[in-house]
Amino acid sequence: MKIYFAGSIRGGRADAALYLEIIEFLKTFGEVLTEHIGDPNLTSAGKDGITDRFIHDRDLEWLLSADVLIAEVTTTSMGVGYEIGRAVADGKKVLCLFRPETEKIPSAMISGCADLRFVNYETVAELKNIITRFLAENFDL
Ligand code: 6IA
Repeated sequence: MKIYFAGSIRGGRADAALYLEIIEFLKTFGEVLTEHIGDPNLTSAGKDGITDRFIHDRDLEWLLSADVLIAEVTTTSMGVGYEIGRAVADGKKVLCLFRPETEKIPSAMISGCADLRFVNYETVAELKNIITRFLAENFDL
């Protein structure tokens, strides 16, 4: 299974360590196309000599080749929102994970979308349980 994991980069890296933990867990289910998202050296200001056009085109190709998109959406990110929209438009299975205790409020365009699964969680153990059920039960919960 090819898994596209989405998490904030320029939207802010406060949850970068969590992304790394999610990616390591997702790797037990299949190939994670976006391992760099958990890279602690990747900053919100980051550039690596590659252009934004290159990043967009490469990531979109990966996204469209994936079986499923899993997004941690607590840190608001335009890129993650865009990826979710493109995945839904392509008929992909999409799981969005959100921690309500941060007092952030998710965009209604994500939490209100009937074509994806939007799930609140509190602990990493809970998050792993949700991912396991989603991937094991044919992308349903
Ligand atoms: O708007 P954001 O930057 O927060 O968007 C984050 C999302 O867009 C992630 O889920 C990624 O899939 C994608 N994305 C945005 N920027 C990059 C990126 N920058 N590299 C890979 N994926 C990206 C590279 C900077 C680096 C070489 C230092």
